[in-house]
Amino acid sequence: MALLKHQLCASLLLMESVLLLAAPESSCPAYAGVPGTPGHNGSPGRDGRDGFPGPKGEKGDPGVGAQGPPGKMGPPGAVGPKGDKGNPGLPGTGVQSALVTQLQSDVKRLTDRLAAVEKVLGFRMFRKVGQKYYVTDGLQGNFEKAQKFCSDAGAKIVLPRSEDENKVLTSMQAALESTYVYAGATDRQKEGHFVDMSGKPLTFTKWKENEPNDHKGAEDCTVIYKSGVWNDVNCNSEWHVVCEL
Ligand SMILES: [Ca+2]
Ligand SMILES: [Ca+2]
Repeated sequence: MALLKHQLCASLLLMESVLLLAAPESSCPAYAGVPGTPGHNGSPGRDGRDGFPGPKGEKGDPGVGAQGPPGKMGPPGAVGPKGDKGNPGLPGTGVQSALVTQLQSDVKRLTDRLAAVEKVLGFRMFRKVGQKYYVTDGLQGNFEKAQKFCSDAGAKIVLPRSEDENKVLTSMQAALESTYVYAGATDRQKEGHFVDMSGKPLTFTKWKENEPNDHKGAEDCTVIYKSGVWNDVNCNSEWHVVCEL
């Protein structure tokens, strides 16, 4: 069909050429001709404009940064109101109570001891005998005077309770150049029954042979001879006075 149309147009072109020779004008339509080969691709065009901003993205995850240094201390706050009174404390433990009791006892013992030592230092002569002190100022007198002197000093008339104590007393007698020293023992309450100044029986004695003899029925006081032996004598006789603290 196309070939037929092509041939027809070719014939018409031939006729047109004839007619053109006969008449300057013709009514036959012009033929488009055969299509040419496609041209080469052109050079790239210029860059286009920036597009519009896209939609807002989703919120990201929290970042993980290192902790910064601590800030400066803030100013002091105002003083708050006074708090309520607290509950009573618990009673001390048995150990604490025992410790306090022990300390109180120790303090009293030391205080008494110090007072005794200060008193001892006030005498002309003294000897330490165990926990006691024998003291004297070299005074001589009868038994009543001896008793008052020792009592005024807060002491008692000396009374050895052992051989050791008896020896200490005789050493003092030697220093005093004393023949006899009064001892705190009498049989005034009951003849022949010697007791100490508290009325208690003697726990140590060192009677000279044949003593106490209550010579002439008038010997109710006790003295200690410089050799250490004891004798009962008249309470009005005057001998050295030694006290014990
Ligand atoms: Ca007697
Ligand atoms: Ca006698």
